[in-house]
Amino acid sequence: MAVLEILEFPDSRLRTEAKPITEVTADTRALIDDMLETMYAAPGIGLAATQVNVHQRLLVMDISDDKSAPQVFINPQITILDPEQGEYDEGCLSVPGFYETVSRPREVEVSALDRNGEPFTCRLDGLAAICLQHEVDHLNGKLFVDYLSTLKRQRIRKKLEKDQRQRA
Ligand code: GNR
Ligand code: NI
Repeated sequence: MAVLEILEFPDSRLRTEAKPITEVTADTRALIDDMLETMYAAPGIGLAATQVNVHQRLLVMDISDDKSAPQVFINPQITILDPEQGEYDEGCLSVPGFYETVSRPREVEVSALDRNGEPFTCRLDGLAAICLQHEVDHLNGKLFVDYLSTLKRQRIRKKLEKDQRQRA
């Protein structure tokens, strides 16, 4: 197990569209374990493979208070069940330190493969629905800052570029 490095906005690798996983193997499960460890260490409630520079359609989530409910979604397909949008102050491990209001559909259904390659379908609402949509956006090369005004996004970019220069 290992804690992986998380890419930060405006890194262009975060814009990569991830490819479907054709076979769930021991290597896939090793990556899942590393991603869960990375998410818990951060700490975060979700992590998409894109954020650790692996461009495969895989994400992990745990919205429990005590790290007791890891969820794995491979090749997730979202169907919107309730098109009514809800607002939430979102953050992102790839956009550290910024929280902004984003609107998304409140209720979704997701079909995916689990860590054994078995298909499953579930309905999600509340924070789980928000987080899942945020993670699937990552797999499509999209970030929550893309929903903000150009001005806000540029302010965030400048601040993060400065932080990254200071660390280098
Ligand atoms: O840890 C995270 N918290 C969060 C809060 C509100 C909406 C979405 C998220 S996901 C984020 C982790 C992350 O960046 N996943 O991609
Ligand atoms: Ni994120």
